[in-house]
Amino acid sequence: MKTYLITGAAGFIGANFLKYILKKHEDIKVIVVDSLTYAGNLGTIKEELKDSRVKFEKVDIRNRKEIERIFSENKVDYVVNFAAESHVDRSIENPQIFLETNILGTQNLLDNAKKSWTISKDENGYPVYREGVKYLQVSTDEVYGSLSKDYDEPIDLIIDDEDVKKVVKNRKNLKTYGDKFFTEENPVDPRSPYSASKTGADHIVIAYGETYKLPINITRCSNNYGPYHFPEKLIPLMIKNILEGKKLPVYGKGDNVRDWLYVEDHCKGIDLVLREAKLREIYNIGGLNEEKNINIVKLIIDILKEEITNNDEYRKVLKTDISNINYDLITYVQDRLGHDMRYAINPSKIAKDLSWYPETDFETGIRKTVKWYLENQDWVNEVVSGDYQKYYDRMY
Ligand code: NAD
Ligand code: TDX
Repeated sequence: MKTYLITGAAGFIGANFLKYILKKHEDIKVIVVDSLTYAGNLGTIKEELKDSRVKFEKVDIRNRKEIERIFSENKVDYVVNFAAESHVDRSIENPQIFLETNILGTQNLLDNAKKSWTISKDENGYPVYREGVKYLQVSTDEVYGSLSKDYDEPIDLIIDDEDVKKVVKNRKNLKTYGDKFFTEENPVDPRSPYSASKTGADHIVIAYGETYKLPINITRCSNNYGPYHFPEKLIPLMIKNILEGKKLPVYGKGDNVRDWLYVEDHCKGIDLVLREAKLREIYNIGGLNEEKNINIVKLIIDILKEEITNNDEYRKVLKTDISNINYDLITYVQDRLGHDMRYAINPSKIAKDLSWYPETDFETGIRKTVKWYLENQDWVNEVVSGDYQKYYDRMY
């Protein structure tokens, strides 16, 4: 039996990961550590918290005493650190908390995980890892900086490598806007306070791996989307605003490109890395789904309108007239400061080493996501009931 300690599991990806592993593995125990910031919501994992295999600790990852207590009370096998301040726009407003949570919180977890390790020395006196907690840091493609957009329209993404081709098989709609991709060998080059803090965290994880030979891995993924995504981020914000008949704020010209990864595909990748990857390796996890922001917004308008037209139940959640759902809602607003142009990941390493690929194509994933929001408006109302409205009024 394995015991997972998952931080940040009341947030978007962490909650999806918790749901995924509870279904996937019968014989596990899970300790959820989350301080429940504005982005954390216990309602998201209320069913999972009833599961006798799950224990919840409302604790801040920066709290040295409490994190030490949790490690001493439990025999932890795996730590997966999702807990972070995650929103780029908020990091531009207030960088401090990003450095504190994302860097110092990570170091606190590592320090405590380290205590469980049996470390012996090799013939040269260097430490050799024997057994103890395995640590996985959930990082981001944003640590690599920004790529250029070489095409104005998407072109078909061609995979040359025969081994990767075999893994990716018949995945539909592989799209790209450029010729360059981030690989694990890319130097890091963060541009925003958020990505700088995530890079700092990655460096401290690598440092503990190299210095103390600790069993760590880092995953760097592209933009996730799917159920339970907090409505300050592009996709859920647009869905929410359309349903309320509000303007859709698109930054700059709307031509920045992101690579979109369906959250469940990401969760599968994380669990594989945790259980099967070589220690101290970094893995990029990408969606092979590049798209311009403006096209995402238009696609959401089209899908929402179609779903609502075809389903009377969905129409009940609409707070405006159906004829208002059109492209006139789009409003171009001032660009994000230092707005990275394009992120694109080459996931060949994880495909080759662990036979993972992003199974969900964007058309399928975004339709599932839109329908989930239409069917889960109670969840949306619950998560925006706190400080969300103040933030929204300040931003837009
Ligand atoms: P999120 O903002 O939805 O959730 C973060 C969770 O962490 C919340 O439950 C919050 O309460 C908790 N948390 C924050 N500070 C904490 C602290 N000091 N102590 C304990 N808990 C704390 O974030 P997300 O989108 O689910 O992202 C999860 C991780 O994945 C983050 O590390 C993020 O950097 C990374 N990531 C996210 C994406 C994405 O597209 N969402 C992409 C790449 C990487
Ligand atoms: O209102 C908006 N209008 C808009 O045009 C918002 C909220 C965003 N945007 C643009 C900015 C980005 O180019 O849409 C794109 C996506 O924005 P976000 O959803 O804020 O995501 P991003 O900044 O790309 O970062 C996300 O992916 C990488 C996550 O929030 C990070 O945690 C992750 O590391």
